[in-house]
Amino acid sequence: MANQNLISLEQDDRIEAAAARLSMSRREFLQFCAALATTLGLPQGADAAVAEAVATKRRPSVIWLHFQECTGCTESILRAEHPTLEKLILDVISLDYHETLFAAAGHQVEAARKTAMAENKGKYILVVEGAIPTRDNGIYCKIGGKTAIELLKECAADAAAVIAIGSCASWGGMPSTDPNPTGAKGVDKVLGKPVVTIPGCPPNPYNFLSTVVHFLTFGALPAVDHLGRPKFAYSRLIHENCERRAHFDAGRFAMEFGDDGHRKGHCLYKLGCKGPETYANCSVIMFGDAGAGTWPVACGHPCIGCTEQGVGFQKPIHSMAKLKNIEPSAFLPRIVEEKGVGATLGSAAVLAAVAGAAAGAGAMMAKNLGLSHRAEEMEKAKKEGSKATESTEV
Ligand code: FSX
Ligand code: SF4
Ligand code: F3S
Repeated sequence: MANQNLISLEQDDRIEAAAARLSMSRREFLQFCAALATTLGLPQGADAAVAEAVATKRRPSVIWLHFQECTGCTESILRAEHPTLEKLILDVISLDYHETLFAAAGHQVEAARKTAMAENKGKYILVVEGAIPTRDNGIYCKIGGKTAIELLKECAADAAAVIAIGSCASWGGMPSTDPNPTGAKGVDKVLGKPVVTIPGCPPNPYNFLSTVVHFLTFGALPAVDHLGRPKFAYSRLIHENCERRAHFDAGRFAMEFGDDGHRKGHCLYKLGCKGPETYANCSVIMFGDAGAGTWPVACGHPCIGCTEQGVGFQKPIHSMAKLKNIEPSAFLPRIVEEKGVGATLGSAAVLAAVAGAAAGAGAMMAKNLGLSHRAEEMEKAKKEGSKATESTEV
C-alpha cells in the first residue's frame, strides 16, 4: 500500500531542493526518508515528517570528540555506500568540530570548538567516540593540553544532548579489555549521568543517522533502554532475526570453519556466535554497506557481540553464547500485534531495497522490526495501565 503523504511531497519544492543538494532524485530522497522512518519503527505517516525535517530543519551543531579508539566509528560513517549516506549525515548535522576531518590543526581547531560551543550554547549535540582513560588522573589521553576527562566534562556542560558512539564510548569497549591498563571507561561513568549510546565496533552508521534524524524531526532523542541504547535498534537479539535461525532451530550447525555445515550456511552457534546474547539490528539492516547481505554472520563469521557490554572483548570469541531467551524467531508472526501501527509496507519494502536484502524476506524483517517494537511498548503500556513513553526528553 502506497503512503499518500509521502507521495504528495514529491511535488514539494523544498523536497526537490533537498534532493538536489544531496545529488539524489526526489524519489530516491523520499525513499531514503521512508527507510529511516522504518528503521526507527515509526508509525505510518511519520515518513513524511522525517522527509520534511531532513529537508527543512536547521542543522544542529555537532561537536565530535575522539579519545581512546581506532577511528572506526568515523570510518564506518565515511565509508558508507548507500547513495550518499555520508553526505546525508553531513547534511543533517553541522559538524563544527571533528579532529579527524578537520584540515586545520592546533590552536585554530581549538578556537573553532570554543566558538561553536559558545554560539550554540545549550543547543549543540556532543558526540563522543572512544573510551576515556581514568587511571592516574587521565594522563593517558591528552588533547590541546587537556585530559580526555577535562575535555569531555567541558564540552558536555552546555550540550543539549550527549551521544556516545561506538562500544568504546558506550562502555569502554576494546580499550577496557582486561587488564584495562588505562582504566578506560564509558562516557556515562565519567559524566556520572546516562547518555544515549550507540554501541558497536564500529557501530552501524545507519543507527547514528536515524538517531540524529529523530532528534531533528521530534526535537528529542529516541526512547532508550536501561543502557542508553535506542530501542529501535537494540531491542531485539540478533539471534531473533538471523537468516541462519532456521538451521539453529533444526539443529544444523557448522562445527569447524570450512566444514560441510559451514559451507552450507548452517548456524554458527557452535563456533561461538554471540547472536543469542547480543542486542543489535545487524541481522535486520545488515552492516557495513559493502554490498547485499553483508554482516558478520552472512560472511560466515560468528557474531562476536561487539555491541554488548560484558560480551564483546570480554568473552573469548569462540566460547559458546548464553541463550538469553528461547523465543521463536522474529520471522514468525507475533500474536500481540494490533492493526494500524508500525512500519508501512511501502517503507518496509524500501528498507529491504536499501539494505540490499531479498525483497520478500527484507520487507518481512523490516515490518516485524517496527511492529514488534510497538507491540512491546503496547504490552508494557497495558501492564502499567498508562500510555507508553514515545521519546526521551533532552
Ligand atoms: Fe574503533 Fe570507534 Fe571500535 Fe571503538 O568505533 S571501531 S575501537 S567502538 O570507538 O573507533
Ligand atoms: Fe544466527 Fe548466530 Fe543465532 Fe546461529 S547462533 S541463528 S548464526 S545469530
Ligand atoms: Fe557486531 Fe555481532 Fe553485529 S559482531 S556488527 S554485533 S553481528
